Amino acid sequence: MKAKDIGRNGLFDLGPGHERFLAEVLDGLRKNSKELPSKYFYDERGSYLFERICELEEYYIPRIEASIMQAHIREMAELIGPDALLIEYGSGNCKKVRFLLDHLPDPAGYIPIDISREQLLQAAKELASVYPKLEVHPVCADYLSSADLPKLNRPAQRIVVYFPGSTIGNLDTVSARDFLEHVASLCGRGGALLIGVDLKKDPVVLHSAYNDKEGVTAAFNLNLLQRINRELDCDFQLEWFQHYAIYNPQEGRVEMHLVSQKDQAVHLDTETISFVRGESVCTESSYKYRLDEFEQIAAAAGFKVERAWTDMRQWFSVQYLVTR
Ligand code: AVJ
Repeated sequence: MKAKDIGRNGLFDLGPGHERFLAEVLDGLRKNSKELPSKYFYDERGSYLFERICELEEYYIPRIEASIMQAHIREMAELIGPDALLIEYGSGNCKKVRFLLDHLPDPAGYIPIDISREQLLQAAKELASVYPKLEVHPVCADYLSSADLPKLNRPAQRIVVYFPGSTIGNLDTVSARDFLEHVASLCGRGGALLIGVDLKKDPVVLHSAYNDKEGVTAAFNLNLLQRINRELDCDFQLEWFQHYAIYNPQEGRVEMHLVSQKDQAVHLDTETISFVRGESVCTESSYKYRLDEFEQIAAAAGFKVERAWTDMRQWFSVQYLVTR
């Protein structure tokens, strides 16, 4: 981290710029099986649509996760202990962490990390005003970037990474292990990870969670094309792409696609990219785990599962992992 990365508002800005965005989109669309990186869903409208997804009856994740947090918050706070530095990946609107902060004994500081620059700044500012005694240092970055993090003025007893919402599901098994390894080295000896992990369940439940009746998830998916049109000067015709989401039981993941409804082409940078009718662009994978599967990945990354809380149906889990 160099000083020039620290802008106004104290933001550590290592987030992808226009160049990176273009390169990654081109890269994905040149592939035989076309794909787009899901991390780019969250522009202003995308973040708004995701918040609406989180209020849907069908999208069980936020509700169940919150109920698990409520049921076990005392135990969680005890495990985390006083003077902890809390680092959150994918902090979004910074709403979830409040429940945790409210129950922690005198946390040393909070570092929200998110790829959405504007939302991050806004959310961090709001949070700092609600918790005036808490050091808040926002970092705009991609998850896997192994950037140094800002140093606190106050020493921390322990570094605890908070990664709720099953965002880990966006990573394939290998990337998930790499990410966890990175987190393990970041929080060091005595450090911990409090993570939300979505579990394998009836495919019918998964299907409706990603194919809601109101079509909010479809709008969220299509918004990625609109963002590419606007920010990269591309010409996707949204009405000729259809949201398609399906659970793949072999791979243990929900896949979101945008399927071309006709033979067509788009223009991006100096390239023309063609789509045949029925061709799909994969926009997101959302992996679901069994408890023992996740335990194995965690172990391979140097983490021991200290606690795994679930709801009664075992649809979702919140887990406290400690470095070994
Ligand atoms: C934020 C990655 C956890 O995969 O469930 C919700 C995103 N995509 N509906 C998920 C999402 C479609 C969500 N994560």
